[in-house]
Amino acid sequence: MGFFEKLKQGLSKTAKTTTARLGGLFASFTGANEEFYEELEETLILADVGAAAAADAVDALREAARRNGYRSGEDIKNALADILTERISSGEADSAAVRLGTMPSVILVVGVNGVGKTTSIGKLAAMYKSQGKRVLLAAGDTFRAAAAEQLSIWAQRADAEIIMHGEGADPASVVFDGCRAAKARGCDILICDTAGRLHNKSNLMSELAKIGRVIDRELPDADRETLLVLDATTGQNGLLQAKSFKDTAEITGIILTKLDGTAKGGIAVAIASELGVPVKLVGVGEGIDDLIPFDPRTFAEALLQ
Ligand SMILES: Nc1nc2c(ncn2[C@@H]2O[C@H](COP(=O)(O)OP(=O)(O)O)[C@@H](O)[C@H]2O)c(=O)[nH]1
Ligand SMILES: [Mg+2]
Repeated sequence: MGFFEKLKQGLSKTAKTTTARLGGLFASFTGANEEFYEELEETLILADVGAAAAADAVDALREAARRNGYRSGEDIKNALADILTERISSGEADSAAVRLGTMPSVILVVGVNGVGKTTSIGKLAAMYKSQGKRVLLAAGDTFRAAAAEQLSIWAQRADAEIIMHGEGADPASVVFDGCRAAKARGCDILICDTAGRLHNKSNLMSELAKIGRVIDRELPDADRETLLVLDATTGQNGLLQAKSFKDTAEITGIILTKLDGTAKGGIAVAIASELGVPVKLVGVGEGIDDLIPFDPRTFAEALLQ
């Protein structure tokens, strides 16, 4: 299955509500009228696009329609796809790419409990292995006993290597060993798992900062991505989480998981346009192949399919 098909399937819950409603709305379009724009804005908000982003997109659409005199539903749909694509793309070209130019390069995966960090790491490992890369995982979630075990099962599935210490070990020392091993073994990519919860939030943030300093010291020249994992089913709450992580960690991209579990796939638009951090990957299921690179145009088209 191609990425577009997978994404469409992943967005099928969104499609059943939002897209069905949009389809009827576009079909009824015969020319600009205020009622059409109001209903469109409301539908986008229901899909979790976010009030500000929805109002902004509809304003841009109204303006484009005035300029170009759209008469058909197809015209207005294409114009909306263009506008959403632009809103989702956060500025620079190719911003959705995961940058892994050096050997090794590092991906640090952060986010609150249960959002899908460990699962996404397993999927990422499989993706890079299938591209012929040597992948090492560092089990930096030492807070829960089961966490390293879960990661090691994914390592087996993906045929990746893993560094793990015991429960309660210092996460920064796991990452330290990961950095050393990645260099010594000639790995292409080191992917570090982290805990989503410690005894309190400031503990977690200072832990992440400490891990960051270890990587700075051990692999100063390595390309590094710090990917924040957000669960699409938590909607606007995810945006709040993102804001608090952004304050401490230098987040370079978002992995948006569980798009298959929500009718509110529009949250990707809200995240990209409100945070100014690019969505880089999306999770559309629990299987090893259910992580796909994010492409703004494809996403906008799948949302309006
Ligand atoms: N449906 C669905 N479930 C997912 C996705 N990503 C993760 N999950 C599930 O979310 C749950 C928590 O995932 P986990 O990786 O343990 O989260 P962590 O605490 O952030 O490491 C697990 O049951 C995963 O199977 C996704 O894209 N779609
Ligand atoms: Mg985990």
